[in-house]
Amino acid sequence: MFNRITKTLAGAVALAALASVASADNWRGWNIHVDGYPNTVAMDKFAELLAVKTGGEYTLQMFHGGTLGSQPDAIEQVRAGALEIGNFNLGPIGPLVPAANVVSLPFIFKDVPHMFRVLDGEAGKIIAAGMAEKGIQPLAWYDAGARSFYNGEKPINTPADVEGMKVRVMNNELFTGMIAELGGNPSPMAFAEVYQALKTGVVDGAENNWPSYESTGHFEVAGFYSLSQHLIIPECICINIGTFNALSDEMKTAVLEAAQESALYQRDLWNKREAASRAAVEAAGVVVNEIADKAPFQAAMAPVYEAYFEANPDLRPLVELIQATE
Ligand code: GTR
Repeated sequence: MFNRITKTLAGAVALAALASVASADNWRGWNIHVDGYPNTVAMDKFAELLAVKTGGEYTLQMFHGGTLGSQPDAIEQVRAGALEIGNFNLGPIGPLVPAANVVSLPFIFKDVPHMFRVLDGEAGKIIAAGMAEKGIQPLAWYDAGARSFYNGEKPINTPADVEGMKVRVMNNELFTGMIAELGGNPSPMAFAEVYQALKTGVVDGAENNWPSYESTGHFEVAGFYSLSQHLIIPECICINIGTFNALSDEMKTAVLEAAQESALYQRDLWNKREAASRAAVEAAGVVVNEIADKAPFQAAMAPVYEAYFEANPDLRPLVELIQATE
């Protein structure tokens, strides 16, 4: 008797579970960052908002810390629909999407507010359309601050200080070009490998924003941070285009709203974390170097822009549009 009831109950539970799998769409999401990082917290918030705003019809399970692979691999997985969602930096998306690569041109943005004004305008639409064409629909933009150089030996004040230095960059010809034009040796490498590479001297330096410099522990093995601020690259909450296009209009609105709210939350967390990360590494003994004159770094980037125009002659107006945006 007892056995029969247990069996019936177990069957009912299994049926209910099946029904919930069938009625809900359970998405899987990729993020590279550790617990507590602004993007990690804000992606969890996105998952929470998604469930609420879609009335539980869509849910998202986030995989943080890069556990589902490197960023270039995850971008491919979202394109292929093996994953539905990713929090991506546009740097590694650039090689796939020439229009989205404009944001990875060194010194293209004046500052972070300028970057957001550009993304909110016509240029943002062109960039998003280029991404959608390659299978990745951006839903909202996250802040990733400005990236600066760091290394273990000395402060960097002029391009001559980069000469001969092995510098890790993200996978993108614009970044290898950037280091080469400064006289250094570019070394493209996955984010997860950079700590060991710095520690063992495989590279002499790298470049990133304050929160990543701090959260990865790179500051422990590369104690000079020089404020070059050569790259200001946005990040996205991105979705597989097929997944997005299959949504009803009502669900599209709900998903977009959840992403926008998550992005506003992320930007607020970002501002606080930038200050906190800087304070933490300074307290740990990092030498922060203000570069008095950044003009020589900017001037050295002319060939990087030329190579970009040569490969994408049709994208010159997009660059000019960004430069003309107040
Ligand atoms: C971080 C960014 C990551 C990743 C990383 C890197 O600032 O948030 O998505 O691009 O930099 O340097 O690989």
